[in-house]
Amino acid sequence: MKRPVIGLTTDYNDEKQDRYLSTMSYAAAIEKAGGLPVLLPYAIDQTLIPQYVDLLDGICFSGGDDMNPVRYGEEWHPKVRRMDPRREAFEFALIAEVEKRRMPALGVCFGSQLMNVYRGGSLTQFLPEHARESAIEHRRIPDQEPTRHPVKVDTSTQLGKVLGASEISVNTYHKQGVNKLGKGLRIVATAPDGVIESFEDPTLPLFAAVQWHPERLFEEREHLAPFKLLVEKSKND
Ligand SMILES: [Mn+2]
Repeated sequence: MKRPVIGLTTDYNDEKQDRYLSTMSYAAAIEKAGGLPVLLPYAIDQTLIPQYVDLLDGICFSGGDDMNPVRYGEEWHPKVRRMDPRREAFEFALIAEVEKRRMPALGVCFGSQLMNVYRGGSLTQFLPEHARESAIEHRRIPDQEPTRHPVKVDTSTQLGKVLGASEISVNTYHKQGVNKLGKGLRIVATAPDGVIESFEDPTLPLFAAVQWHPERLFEEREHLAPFKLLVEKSKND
């Protein structure tokens, strides 16, 4: 049987700005989950997007730097890392086409922020300055082992069900997170300090997002699970 074709958005290389970049673990996770990963270059004419989407059965919106907060009515926080505006514009145009077609979609890190803001939500731009009870560190601290923290999972949700437990351990590499949740989205998982780490739109075949990086942990069953769900939903009957 032919594998579902899963589009994967690409990032850019900070040092060599004429090159695309894609962390290999995304493609590896999609392959292990039973999909056929295909990288999507972003510096293209947006009128070509429908033709790209024609090629795909599902899509993974990958991680990256920070979007322009003007999209949710704020000015740049000094600690942000600005995303290449061409990538940002491409991803917003792409998600509109994907959603219109009800194509299965999984957002990872920046991809989750994209999904939330696309739906009219907003972001906390710099969590370390965001007052909240029992705040924990969500960033990767240089020269330390990658941080992990638990999340509470709502196992009655579509994604929560495949994550398979009411609490799982996730990695954490983010300084931004959901502030206001976008329209039609339902919380799937929350960190101990209340930061929303995962959500979905229950009315679409799959429109789900995680703030952590499951692709870097896909040898662990619960972290391969989001990719398996994406591939499963992308199978055309
Ligand atoms: Mn986190």
